Amino acid sequence: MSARGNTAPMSLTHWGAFHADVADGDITAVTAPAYDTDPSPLLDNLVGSIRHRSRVAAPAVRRGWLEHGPGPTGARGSDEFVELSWPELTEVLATELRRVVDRYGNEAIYGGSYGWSSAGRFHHAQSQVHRFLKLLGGYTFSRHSYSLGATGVIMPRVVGTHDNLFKRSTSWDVIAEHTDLLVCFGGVGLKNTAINDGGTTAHPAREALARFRARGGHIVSVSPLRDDVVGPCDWLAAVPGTDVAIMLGLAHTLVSEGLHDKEFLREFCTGYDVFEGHLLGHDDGVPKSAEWAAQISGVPADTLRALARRMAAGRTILTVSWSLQRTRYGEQAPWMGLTLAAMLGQIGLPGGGFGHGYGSMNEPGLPPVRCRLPRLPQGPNPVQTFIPVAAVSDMLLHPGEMFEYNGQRLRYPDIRCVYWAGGNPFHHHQNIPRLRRALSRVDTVVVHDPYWTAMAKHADIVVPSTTPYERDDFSGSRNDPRLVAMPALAPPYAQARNDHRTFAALAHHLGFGEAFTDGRTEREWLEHMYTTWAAELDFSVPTFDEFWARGHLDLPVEEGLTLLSEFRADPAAHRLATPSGRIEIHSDTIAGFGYADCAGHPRWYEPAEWLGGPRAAEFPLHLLANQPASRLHSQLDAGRTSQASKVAGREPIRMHPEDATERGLEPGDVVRVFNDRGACLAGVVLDEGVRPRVVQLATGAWYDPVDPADPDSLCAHGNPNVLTDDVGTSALAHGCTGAHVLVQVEKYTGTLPPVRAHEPPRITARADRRETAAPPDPRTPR
Ligand SMILES: Nc1nc2c(c(=O)[nH]1)N[C@H]1C(S)=C(S)[C@@H](COP(=O)(O)OP(=O)(O)OC[C@H]3O[C@@H](n4cnc5c(=O)[nH]c(N)nc54)[C@H](O)[C@@H]3O)O[C@H]1N2
Ligand SMILES: Nc1nc2c(c(=O)[nH]1)N[C@H]1C(S)=C(S)[C@@H](COP(=O)(O)OP(=O)(O)OC[C@H]3O[C@@H](n4cnc5c(=O)[nH]c(N)nc54)[C@H](O)[C@@H]3O)O[C@H]1N2
Ligand SMILES: [Mo]
Repeated sequence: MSARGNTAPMSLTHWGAFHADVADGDITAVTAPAYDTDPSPLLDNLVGSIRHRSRVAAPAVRRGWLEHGPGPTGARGSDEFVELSWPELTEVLATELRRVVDRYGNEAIYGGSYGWSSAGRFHHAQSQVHRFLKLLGGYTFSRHSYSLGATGVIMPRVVGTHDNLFKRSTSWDVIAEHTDLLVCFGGVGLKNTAINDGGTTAHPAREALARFRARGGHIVSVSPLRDDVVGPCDWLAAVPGTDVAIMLGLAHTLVSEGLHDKEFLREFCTGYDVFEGHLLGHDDGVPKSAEWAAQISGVPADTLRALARRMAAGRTILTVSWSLQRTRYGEQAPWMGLTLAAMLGQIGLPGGGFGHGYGSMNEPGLPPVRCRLPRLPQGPNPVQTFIPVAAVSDMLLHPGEMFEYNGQRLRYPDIRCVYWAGGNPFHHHQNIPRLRRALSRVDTVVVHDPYWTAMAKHADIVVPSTTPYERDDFSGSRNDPRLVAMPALAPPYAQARNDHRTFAALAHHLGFGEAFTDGRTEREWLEHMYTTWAAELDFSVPTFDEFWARGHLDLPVEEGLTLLSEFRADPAAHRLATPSGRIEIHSDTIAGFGYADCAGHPRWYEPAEWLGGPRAAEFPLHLLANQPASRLHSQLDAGRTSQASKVAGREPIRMHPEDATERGLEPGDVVRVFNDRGACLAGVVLDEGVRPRVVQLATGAWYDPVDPADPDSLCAHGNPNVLTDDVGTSALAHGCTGAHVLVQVEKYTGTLPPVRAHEPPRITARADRRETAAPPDPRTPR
């Protein structure tokens, strides 16, 4: 990123605001605004991104689909594409949607369309696609996120909310001023604080931690990676996936030494007695002592005992990173973290208590804005059918089957059309070979994306979207003080169109155009969203034109928050939204579900993918598939910062030198990372700061099958989701478990396959093809 002047036009990403130099329709340089004191290196990924060769230039349809009509097929991902004109695309897509709705009903459209798309309130792809599909008569939707699948279900049941744990978290300022000890399960990584959903304009975490340390604050980091904390800390390099055992060991020490706060547990919690019985081994004969925890986690018992005493001796925040719940039994870590914090009795006191996600995202620790944000109205979904978001392959592979979710018995619908705008399942979903087989069962896959992602290459109908830098929009993020105007920086690339325009044309063709657009142009929508929002505020803001001319608007925020302070001050007036109105250390409701993988109180379950289990005999390395430091997920993987991180063109895999020596590996070697689900190549980086027998391969390298026709193909580029297990956290939440997987690593000795991930597929341009009308009648349904 350059540090030059800042008179250039401005826009915003999820990872920061920027001024752009633009030439020949593309971004040539980016500069962070002065008010962002710790700008993200991810901004550099924007350079050259508008006209990159991986852009989708025109509407495209898979040749096999065009020639044979919709239907299940294994050809997705290896077939070539044929370009269509926009009128042809609208006709073809509208006809197919009509066919699916008429023949199978709206439930047969899966429109969950999970993904981060881009910052900007109006052109937010999910809002657009959901508004469109609702007006079409509805669609099967998804609940919760890959980010917080387990938390989103367990925490409302035991503390009455999950959202407010982040939105109204104890602020960085309060931590800097009051906290003595931050005990961070999963670290408090600065790399992840680059990001906030909806855009972020300031990155205060680094500076807040510096103030906290300057005042005498200390960090204990429980993590397999040293650099999950930048700067000094006590590093406990635990075996991955054993945090709940560690927390139980700490809890056991507190009870044994009478250090737990009995009054807090009595007054503000329910069910502690049942939990304590388990902790002491009254139910199963196993006391969860520091020795017990040491044996599981590899952290010495004396270290754990000393830590428990230290936590009780001063003002302590115990924070659990989001990664811990993106694993099998992921409900347990945040629930147990809350329980341990409750035992310390500091919840609701300044600088003490519980945190969830400091260092997972920019949001925790930042003050919330005091008002709602402008949004695109979406209306109701006439279809009630949903899945937990990470059950997408299960749904496609098991139509009509029943499954358990959060105390309900639900049925998987029979999906015929999968519609995606603003996400990349080939980035986010586990077990890509299985995902490919699941997608092969539907009639039609539709994808809107600016780029030829693997999801686009595996679609039947590919709709070229603009990037946020080719359209006017404005931002809004609940823990960011600044609304930013996002004027277009460049004209749309080739034939790319705003998703809104695509949906408007489709809606007109299908007879509900007026309802979709409300008769407004895109510009009028921006103004309408702003002015209706402004009218509801209890403070005054400039007119839309003034805001647009100025480029930003600062909103009032709530400073100095302490999580759950109102509840602590007056638990009767601020009852939690749980059955008891208190923190539920034992939940009768959850116990009543009778799930084998989520009991009525937090407990340690031994996962399949961990170093202490039998599977490790065959696959002896624990792979952490964490968030990349060099990009947001798969976005702009072809960009500068992301490319600079690659090793021999592959995603870097970090490992301890001992594990490399054992395998005859040198830095820079290309290795095959594999297990019984799949394999990918990666480039070796050695690091003493990685716990032995742990390897780290971030998510986000675009899936790149050496043989695109083979769902089990080696990925040449390093996408860890060819390895991960597609299994939910538990019957309670069915959250994503992609964070952990056991693997083996060996030197790759074959001829190195080229990385083709960012190359477009084979495409027949319009001029070269026979004129094709709408596709022939669909094949016989399965
Ligand atoms: N193994 C493993 N897997 C994981 C995780 C993990 O820790 N381990 N983490 C999970 C988590 S937390 C998450 S949130 C997910 C993220 O998964 P996703 O959110 O699906 O990943 P992104 O790469 O952000 O995908 C966004 C897509 O939207 C496109 N896009 C951007 N702007 C627009 C637009 O205006 N219109 C349209 N139509 N498209 C647009 C981008 O080009 C990109 O392809 O991954 C999950 N997957
Ligand atoms: N740069 C960047 N930042 C991001 C994102 C991105 O793609 N890029 N994605 C954003 C999104 S959508 C989300 S949801 C958040 C996710 O935030 P997180 O889920 O917290 O992020 P991760 O990077 O997956 O994990 C954080 C750290 O947890 C540690 N860890 C993993 N497993 C264990 C374990 O079993 N025990 C312990 N103690 N530690 C463990 C790993 O060392 C890892 O570096 O990140 C956000 N921030
Ligand atoms: Mo996420």
